[in-house]
Amino acid sequence: MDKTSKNILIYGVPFSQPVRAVMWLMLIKKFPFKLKLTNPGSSSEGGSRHPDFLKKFPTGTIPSLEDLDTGFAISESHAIMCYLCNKYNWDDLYPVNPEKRAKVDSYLHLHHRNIREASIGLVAPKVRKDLSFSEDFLAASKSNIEKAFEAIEIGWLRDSRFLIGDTMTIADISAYVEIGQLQSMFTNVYNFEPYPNIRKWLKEMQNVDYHDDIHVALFELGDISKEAPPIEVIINANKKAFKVIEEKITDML
Ligand SMILES: N[C@@H](CCC(=O)N[C@@H](CS)C(=O)NCC(=O)O)C(=O)O
Repeated sequence: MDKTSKNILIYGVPFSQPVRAVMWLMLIKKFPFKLKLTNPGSSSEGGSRHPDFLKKFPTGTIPSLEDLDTGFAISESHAIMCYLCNKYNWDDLYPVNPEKRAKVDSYLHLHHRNIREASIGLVAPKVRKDLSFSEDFLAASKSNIEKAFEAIEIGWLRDSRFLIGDTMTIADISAYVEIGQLQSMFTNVYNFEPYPNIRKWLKEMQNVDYHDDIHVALFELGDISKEAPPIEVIINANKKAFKVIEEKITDML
């Protein structure tokens, strides 16, 4: 472990999918970090739209990373994951072979207006009662999700255990925090029956180190397919997950 790793601060909440992706990568690599609970979209103190946060991170989103030694600051989960892999030579999860790396990058670019729609179209309408989504928006979002799942089923996962070959990469981590959250063990808002390759891959990903720890917020939230959870349940889910992640980091030190 690199000594500087103790001074990497991640801003976010465990309920956020892209925040989970970054933290999962760091736990898998046994890379201690500090975590500052930051409410997405809030302009109050401790929120991602507070002027102090925006000064460092102009897009106002979580996850964001700050290196407390150098002041280096960056937002966007994929940029953060690639940066960490580059800086600490985590080549197993972000292969140096140009073709393999290009495939990982290809998934990471695809993700944003496709797989990421899983959160926007299927989960956010249940858990973000402060936001309103039109029927047209939700229909377009669901159609994007179906197309993306189809591509994963018959393309990316047709002949391999993971998205890019037979070993896991950061593409799988990023994809799983979105797709995995929909499973019946978590929010239960999607039926994966038509997608046998995706189901096989979901099982593989459930066996990855720290899977259960990084998903505590979702275990706490439970099935939301019938009813939207009250806000207190979400707040408590984040708090409990935060505690578990802090414990895991302490165990590493
Ligand atoms: N493309 C970004 C998406 C980040 C994102 O959507 N974060 C949400 C929380 S899950 C957020 O910060 N929303 C607050 C806002 O946009 O005001 C990434 O991968 O980091």
